Amino acid sequence: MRTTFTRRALMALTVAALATPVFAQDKTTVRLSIPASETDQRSIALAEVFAPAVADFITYQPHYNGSLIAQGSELESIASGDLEMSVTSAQELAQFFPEFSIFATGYVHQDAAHQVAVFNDPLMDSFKQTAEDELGVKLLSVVYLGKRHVNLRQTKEELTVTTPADLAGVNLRMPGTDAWQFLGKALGANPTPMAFTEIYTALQTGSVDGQDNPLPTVVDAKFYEVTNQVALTAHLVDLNYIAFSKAVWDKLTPEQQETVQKAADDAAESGRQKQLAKEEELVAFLEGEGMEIYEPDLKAFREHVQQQYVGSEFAASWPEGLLEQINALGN
Ligand code: KDO
Repeated sequence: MRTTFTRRALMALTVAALATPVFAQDKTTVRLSIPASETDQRSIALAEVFAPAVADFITYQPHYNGSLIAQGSELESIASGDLEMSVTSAQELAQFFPEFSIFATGYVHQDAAHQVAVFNDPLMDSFKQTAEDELGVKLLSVVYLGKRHVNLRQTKEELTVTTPADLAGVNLRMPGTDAWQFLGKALGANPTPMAFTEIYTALQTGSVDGQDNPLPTVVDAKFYEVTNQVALTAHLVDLNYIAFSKAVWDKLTPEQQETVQKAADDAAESGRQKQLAKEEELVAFLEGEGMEIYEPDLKAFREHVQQQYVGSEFAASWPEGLLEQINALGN
């Protein structure tokens, strides 16, 4: 599973990034690359909360829709010094460090508050340290993306999703890493890897039957224009981590580091509250757009998904007792 980059190659990239000089009197340029649009709540929170709070010493340059760095390559880009900031997923981190897959597993995180409790718990310390030491990436804060649901082109009359068996043969676009694809299979579907920016056209042309994302993303990316239903599977309480270059961090003064940390936490909190509010209000909006939104048999989905992880190569990489610790931080 540790695919393209070995730990040694990453160290070399990180050392190269550290060698770039920055003059103390200059403002540091921090380029953000994000696959999401400018109107996504994460983009808004970073632009409106993070950027102004650090403006005295950081020139913030956001790049949206994966226009600077393609989705999935952001971590390598930070490691090599070609990028200073991004949002990343546990699934992407699991490509380098398989143990991160525990945070990418269906039905593990219970809600937004549970994500925060887990991220701030000492159990995360070794994960954060590994990303810092071996990738040169500081994970500053956890951002709430929302509950991911199954969003299909078929009408409910054509296909009603009650249990995972109903997704058999359904071509479901999932992001392109092993952990994401595994989750798609665990849902009972036929997962198809594809970049986020290609989903709309794929749904429009029918090259996939559906995709999974939280409701605010379904609206922001206008997937509702090219799909007919959402089965509220809530299979992943999805998160992103705010990823920041350790090389840049190390050049900041302790006061500046504190300001960056607080700005990231404040942006994450602001984005989280807005995303939670949107999740509530968007069901009505989507129904108004003619979408059918309904809850499948959640017990059947939860049990099926959890069973797929038992004995899997992912579960084998999880530190002993960690799942129990994570569960204990929830309700
Ligand atoms: C997606 O590709 O479906 C996903 O939602 C995965 C997330 O981890 C995140 O990368 C997100 O896309 C992008 O930021 C676009 O919203």
